[in-house]
Order: sequence, then C-alpha cells, then structure tokens
Amino acid sequence: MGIVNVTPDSFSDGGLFLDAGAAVEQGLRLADEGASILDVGGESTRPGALPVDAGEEIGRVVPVIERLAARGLEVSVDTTKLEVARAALDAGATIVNDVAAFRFAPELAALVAERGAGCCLMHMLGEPRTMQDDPRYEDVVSDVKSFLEERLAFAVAEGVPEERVWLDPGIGFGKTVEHNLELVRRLDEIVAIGRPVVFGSSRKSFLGKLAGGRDEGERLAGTIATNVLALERGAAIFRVHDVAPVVDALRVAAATVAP
Ligand code: HH2
Repeated sequence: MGIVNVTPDSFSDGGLFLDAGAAVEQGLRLADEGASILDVGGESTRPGALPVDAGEEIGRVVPVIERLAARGLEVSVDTTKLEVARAALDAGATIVNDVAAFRFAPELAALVAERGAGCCLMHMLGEPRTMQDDPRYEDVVSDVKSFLEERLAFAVAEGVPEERVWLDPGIGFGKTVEHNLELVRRLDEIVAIGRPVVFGSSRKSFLGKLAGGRDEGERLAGTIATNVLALERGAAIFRVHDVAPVVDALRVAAATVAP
C-alpha cells in the first residue's frame, strides 16, 4: 500500500503533493514501483494535527482518486469522515481506511456495507490532537487486540462481511516507543484474530529515536527493518511511503518465510 498524502501538513511529506497533478504523479510512480493499493489521504493524523473540514478534505482527495481509479488502480481513502468516504467511493475508491475504526463516524460501517467496499480498522488511543499525551495501557498488545475484536464485531453487526475487513494495530497512534516495539514483537497475537493485518511503521518517529535521532527522510532503514519483521510475524499489507525499496526487501524476506 503506497501512501499519497494530499495535505499541507503530513509529518513526512506535507505540502509535497497538495497539488492534484503532483499527487496523481506520485500515485502512478508508487504503482509503478509495485504498490497494489494507493492510500489517498487529505487530512494529516500526525500527533497534534488539527481536524480538516469535510468539504476541504473532499476537494483534496476526490480529483486524485478519480484520476488514479480511471487508470484501473485500486485506491483506498484514508479518512474518518462519512461525507469524505462517500465522495471517495463515488470517485472510484474501493476501500475505506479509517484510523478511528468507525468510532468518529459509526455510520461509515453501513456505508461500507451498502457499497460492498472493503475497510481497514485501525487502533488509535483517543484522537490525534491528544493521543501522545502520556499514553497508558494495561498490556498494549492485549488492549489493542480487544479493541480490534470489538471494532470487527461492530462492523460485522452493521452488515460488513468479515472477509472485507482488515485490521491495523496503529503503530505510533497513542503509543510510546516501548508500546510500538511490543506491538512489533507480538504482532502474531494481532494476526491471530484471523483477519489480514495492515502494518504502518513507515518513517514514524520511534524509528528515528531508536536509530539515534534520524529525521523523517532518514528512516528508510528502520522502516525496512520493521516491515520485514512484520512480514515474518504474519502481516499482510504494508503501508509505506518508499515503495520500491520496501517491495525489494519484502520479496527477499518473503522468500525465506516458510509457506
Ligand atoms: N498511519 C498514518 C496515516 N494513516 N492508516 C493506517 N491504516 N495505518 C497507519 O499506520 C497509518 C494510517 C500516518 O502516516 P502518514 O499518512 O504518512 O502521515 P499523516 O497522518 O501526517 O498524513
């Protein structure tokens, strides 16, 4: 899954692809590099990010989704809002990637069900504005697992077939460095829920901290290391900014994982 952020303020590439033409070019480049899904987002969820109005978000993502979908590419929309998801599905997206797992807009579940779309339900502690203020868990992996099981049950109760749901532990969303490490170490426990697991560590701050203080653009090695470990522990979808090198690494790693 290649990341296309049509935002002025995303943590690692904010402002680079705010123009629809530049975002479409980036999406085509990532598809060419081996991404099988393009995840188009119009609102940053970095710690402290302020929410964007639905109309503004639609104006950012819809022209990009239309053009990528018209090329026959599979597109997911990274949103927590009902109106944005609806407009994105109308424009040709087929997956709703909701970092709030239908908590902010419960009606999203019925929309996904009605449209026969897929969805990714991610764990986040609270909301982006405050999620990094002293996050605490009883046991991070068990807590995230229970949350995802509950959200999966909610989606299914709202009519989304289980086969259309992916789950994501939400690396960096209300987590300390140690919480992120524990989730990577014990990712198999999340995989054991039985749905495909999406893993999103790309360029995140814990990788910079662990490598002795690396900026966003210098976290590719950490991104590769964690994605390879996630693959070995059963993750199925890898959400990244740098598709070409990660695809290479995952191909090599996959060849060594017992079938
Ligand atoms: N991470 C981000 C955004 N959306 N979706 C899923 N399913 N999993 C993730 O880990 C995830 C996500 C944050 O990364 P990015 O899109 O690069 O940054 P920003 O939110 O600042 O646009």
